[in-house]
This record gives sequence, C-alpha cells and structure tokens, in this order.
Amino acid sequence: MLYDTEDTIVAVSSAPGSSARGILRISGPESLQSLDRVFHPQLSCDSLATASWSRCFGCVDVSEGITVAVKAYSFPGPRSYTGQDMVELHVPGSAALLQMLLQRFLAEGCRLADPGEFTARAFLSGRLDLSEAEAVGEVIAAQSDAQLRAAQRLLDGDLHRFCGEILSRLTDITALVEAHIDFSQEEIEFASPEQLQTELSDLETSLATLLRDSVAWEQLEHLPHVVLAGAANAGKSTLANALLGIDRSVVSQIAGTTRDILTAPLQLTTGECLLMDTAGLGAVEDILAGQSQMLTQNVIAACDLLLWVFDASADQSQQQHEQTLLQQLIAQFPPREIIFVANKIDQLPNPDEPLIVSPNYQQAAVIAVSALTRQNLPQLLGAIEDTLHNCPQVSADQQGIALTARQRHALQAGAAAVTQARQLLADQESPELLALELRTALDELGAISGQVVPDDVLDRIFSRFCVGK
Ligand SMILES: Nc1nc2c(ncn2[C@@H]2O[C@H](COP(=O)(O)OP(=O)(O)OP(=O)(O)O)[C@@H](O)[C@H]2O)c(=O)[nH]1
Ligand SMILES: [Mg+2]
Repeated sequence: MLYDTEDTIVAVSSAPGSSARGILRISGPESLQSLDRVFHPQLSCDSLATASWSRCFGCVDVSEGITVAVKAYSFPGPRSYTGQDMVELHVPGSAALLQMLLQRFLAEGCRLADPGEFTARAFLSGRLDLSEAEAVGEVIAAQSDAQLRAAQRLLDGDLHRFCGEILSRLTDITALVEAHIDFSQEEIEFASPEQLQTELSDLETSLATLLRDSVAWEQLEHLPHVVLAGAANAGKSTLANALLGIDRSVVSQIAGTTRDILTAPLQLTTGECLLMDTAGLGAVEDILAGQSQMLTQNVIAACDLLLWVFDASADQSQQQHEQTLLQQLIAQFPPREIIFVANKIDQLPNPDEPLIVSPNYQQAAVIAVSALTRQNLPQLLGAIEDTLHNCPQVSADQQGIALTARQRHALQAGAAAVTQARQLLADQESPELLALELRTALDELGAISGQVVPDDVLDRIFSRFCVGK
C-alpha cells in the first residue's frame, strides 16, 4: 500500500448484506467538491462546506433515471476521523444501491479505498497513534466481550499514555547523557551516574510490570473451556441447555444420547466461556461409544474447568458407580479446576438433607441443582464465574492491557535496550555507547505509538482491516 493521502478515496463502510442503513465514506481534498457535483440538497439545507460538521437531506442521481434519497454528513478536516475533509452518505442499506452510489463517486474521480485506508489516514494525520489505530482493527475483529473490552481500552489510549510517559522519561535521560558528551571538555555534571542508575532501573521496573501484567491478543482469542462430564444420563445435556437458555443438545432417557462434543459460548457476567457438553462416561457398549469417550477424555484433559455432573437422586449402587468413574478419570486426566454438580435434586424425597460427596477433591465446591426445574442455576453460574476468575482470558478483562505481537516485541526490545544501558552505566562504559543504547530504546518504544515505523510494518497492520474502515 502506498501512503498517498493527496487523492480522494471512497468505500462502502457499512457491513456487507442488507441492513437498515448503509454508509458510503469519502475522504480527501476533493470530498466536498465531488459531493457538490452529484448531490441535490433539499431547499432547507444549510451549506455543507461549514467549519464544523453538518448534515443535509437530499438526493443523488446514481444513474439514468435512478435517484437515491440520502442523508449527507460533511466533516471538514482537520477535526474529522481521518483528519481530512470527509463525507458520509447514509442510505437504506441495500447492497445494490450502495454499489451504484460507489460507482457514481468513482466516476467523479474518487479512488476505491484499500483495506484500513481511512484509519491509516487517521494515523498519518496524527488523529490516532499506531496503537490506537490497531485498536480500531481489533474492535472490528473482536469476537468476544473480553476482546472487545481490551480493544476499547487500547482505543482509549491506555498503551499510548503509558508509552508516552516512558518515552518522555527516556528522552530526558538521553538528553542528559548527550549533553554530557557535548560538553565533556567542561567540568559540568548534568546528572550523577547514581541518579541515572536509579532512573533507568525505575524504567526497567515499569516496563517489566507492563509486560508481566499484559496478555497477548491470541490469549484473549482462547475463551476458557468449561466441560460438562459425568456418567450417562446424569443430566449433562439438560443442564447445558438450561445454562445456555437454548435447546442445543438432545436430551433423552436413553443412556448414551450425546455422542459428539457440543460446544456453545456461554455468557457470564465476568466474560465469556465455551461450554462443552460431552458423551457420558461408563461402560463402552460399541465402537462409537468408545470413540465418544475418548473425545470426552481429550477435552477434559485440556479444559480450564470441569463440571462433574452426577445424579443425586440415583440409588446407592449407581452413585458408587459414578464415583468410581470420577476417581478413574481424575487419576488419569487431572483437571485444572473442578466443581461437583449434584443434579436432579427435584427428585430427592428430602431436598434439604445435606448431600454427601466424596472424594473431596481439591476442596472443590458442590452445587446442588435441578437442571429440569432450573433450581440453583444462578448459584452454579456464580461458582463458575468465581473459579474462572483466575483464568488469564477472563481476568484480562478487568486489568491488563492486551498487546499485539508487534507491540509486545517492541516493548521487549525497548526493555532489553534499557537494561543494556543500565549495565553499560554500571560498567562505567563510555557515554557514547550509553547514548547509542538509549537511542535504540527510544526507537523501539517509539515504534509502539508509531513515531518510527517503516512502511512495511504499516502495510501489515492496515491490511488486516476491511475496506471502508
Ligand atoms: N427429574 C429430573 N430429571 C432430569 C434432570 N436433568 C435431566 N433429567 C432427565 O434425565 C434424563 C437424561 O438427561 P440428559 O440431559 O439426556 O442426560 P445426559 O447426561 O446428557 O445423558 P447422555 O448424553 O446419555 O450421557 C432425561 O430424561 C432428562 O429429562 C433434573 O434435574 N431432574
Ligand atoms: Mg447428553
């Protein structure tokens, strides 16, 4: 992608497909003029070429005999999204209509925008720094609440503020060291080596803390896996459906109903997880049951939380059988976290009688529920949330900044250069070497907000966007 900002670009910026409203976006020096040439405003409209943004109703002749009613918004630069003169046309969201409108503006000399080019222009005009521009892409790509919230924090400039402060402190230190080199003939001490040592080790700590507390975007992409497992007929599928609020899994009295792993996202108040309903464990009656149970064991081995479902109303020999299954399972595939779910309490003659569950594995919680009557499901959801709280995917939601691979790499390289600089100072190496290392740190950390970024890096970032953003 060439970063030419002198031409005027156009693209459909609403999502593909039919919708209530479709949006065509235009940015560049000719935006307002090209709008003027094709747009017929209603009489009551104010001029679109005002200093602040304005809106006007009117119509556009898209081709012979076809006129489209549009709402035109003009956003004069530099206070627009891209920093340039911008226009948005809002029309009923028909793909055919938007294509006609797009062709009309292409015929007016506008160029079809590349993916992410509007946001690239926002970055190039200084409206967004690079970490914020990346956040726009992540907001668009977000598939879960956790990702969306992390992207929003990035967009709000959390990383931008942190890097700005570090860069400013680092620039001060570099200036002191360089002044020392420039005035080395004179007997002036700009800063004592001890002062510089303290400053550099403070910076090291700040960078290390950020790196430690941050999470990778890829990590957010992995939602915590919560697996429902237990003996056949314990009520796992009924419980899955009740928790999800939809009939996702088939339920029946026949043991061995579920064969495949059925997965669906479950919304929690602290984030989201993937709920997996599995085939019941126990005697293997046929090849299919054997394969299903192997699949179940695999997901249990990799899950973040196991919900062991058992039938609290079953007779003693069945309960004994379920416990043996559980013991065998835990011995072979110890789960990270476990909650015991005593199901079918609506069937108990005396529901208030305390349940006795052994083994007392890792002092796990026991929640008594009825998947059928939905009794105590809020308690179960609460226990799931509490247990997952320590999962990085969910807890990242509350605290750490999520870093893209590029940002993490730049932070690590910057932190390594700061450590190297502190080491050079401790070894009483020449100030020239020290200044060189500090410059490296400045370059690396500056790359996060985009102060120094080569074109190919920009290409990689903006090519992940869709056209129109
Ligand atoms: N009374 C009562 N019946 C339940 C409850 N939960 C499930 N059931 C019944 O138990 C039977 C088995 O339920 P499923 O949800 O299919 O059990 P499952 O554990 O998924 O069984 P498999 O897929 O065969 O391993 C069905 O007849 C359900 O209606 C409950 O809380 N109370
Ligand atoms: Mg089932």
